Amino acid sequence: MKQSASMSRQLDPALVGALADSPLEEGRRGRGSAYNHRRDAAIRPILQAIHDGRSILVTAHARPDGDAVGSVLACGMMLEQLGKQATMAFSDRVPLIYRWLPCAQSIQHWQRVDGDFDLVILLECDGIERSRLKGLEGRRLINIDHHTSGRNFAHLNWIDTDACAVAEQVFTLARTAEVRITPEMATCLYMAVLTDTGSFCYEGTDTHTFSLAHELVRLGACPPRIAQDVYFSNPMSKMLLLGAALANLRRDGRIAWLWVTTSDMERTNAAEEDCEGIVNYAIGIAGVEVAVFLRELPDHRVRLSLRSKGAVNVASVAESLGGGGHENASGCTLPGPMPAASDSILARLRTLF
Ligand SMILES: [Mn+2]
Repeated sequence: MKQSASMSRQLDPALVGALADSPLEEGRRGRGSAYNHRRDAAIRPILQAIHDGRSILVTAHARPDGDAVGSVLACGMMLEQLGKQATMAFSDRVPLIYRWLPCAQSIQHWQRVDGDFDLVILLECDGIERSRLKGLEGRRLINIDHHTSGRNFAHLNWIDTDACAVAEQVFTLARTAEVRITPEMATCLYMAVLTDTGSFCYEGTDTHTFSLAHELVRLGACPPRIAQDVYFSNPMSKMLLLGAALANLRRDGRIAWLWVTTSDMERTNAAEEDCEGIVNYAIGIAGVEVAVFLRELPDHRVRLSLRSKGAVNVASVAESLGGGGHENASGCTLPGPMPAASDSILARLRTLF
C-alpha cells in the first residue's frame, strides 16, 4: 500500500503508558470509568506490540463485509503512519461494492500466509480458522473483535461487545496512538460503521454511534458519496438474485424465511456477495421478529443468515450451530440438503417464542 513517507511516524513508547482520552465517551449505557479502564488495559499491550513489531499483517474473517474491509484498510493505513510495513490480506476477494475504497487495491487475496510477519492482527475472528487463511499457526496474534462470540484465542485480545463496529475499535486504537486520521481512513471507518449498524438502524445505535459518525465526517468522510457507492452501485446480478429469493419468501407468524439454490445463483450469474442483505427483506415485514435467508452452497451445505428485531437473540442460535454474530444479526452453516436445513432451523427458531 502507498502512503506518503512524510506521514510516517514512529509510535512514541511514552504514549503506551499515557493513553489519550477518547473524545467519544458519551452515550452508551455502561460506558463509564470501569469500561474505559478495561478498554485501556486491553489497548496498552496491543500498542506496545505494534511498537515492537516491524512487519505486520492485518486480516479479518473470510467473506469480508463492510466492517471487515473498511477496518482492515484503516488499520493498515494507521500502521503505515506508525512507520510499520503493513500488509493486508483476505482469503476471499474484496466484494465489488468495496473496491472503490482508498487502498483497496493493495489488499492481497491469499489462501496461505507465507513470509515473515512480526505480528498478525485479526479483526472480527473468534479463532484463526475464521480468517480461512492457512499458515497462521504459531504466529504472534492480536485479536480485536466486537462480537458476542469473541474468544480470547490470541496472544493479545481486545473484545468490546459495546463497539458498534470493529471500526470503532480501530478508530480508538488510532486515536490512542495519536495517529492522524486522514480523510481516507475516515472514509473507510465511516463506511464500516454505516454498514455494520445497518445504516444506523440496528439495536445499540445511540448517541455514541452518531458521535463517532460525526467525528468521521468531520475528519473527511463524505456520507452521500459513501452511500452512493455502497447502496446505489449494485450489479444487476444482485437484483435478479433478490427476485429469485423473494419468489421463495415464506412466513409463519413471527418467523419469515427465504432461500436461493445453486441453480438460482447460476441462472442470475450471481456472486456470493450478491446474497448480502437479502435477509433484510424478510425481517422487514411487519410483525416478523426473526428471519432467515438460506443459501445452498455448491457442496450442498446451506449457509444461513439470521436477523431479529428487539430482544430476540439470534447470536445464541447461530453459536449453538457453530456460527456466530450479534444478537440481531448472525450466521452459520448447516449440512444439506436445503429442505433438511430449512426444517431444522425453523424448528430451532420456533422454540424462541
Ligand atoms: Mn463488525
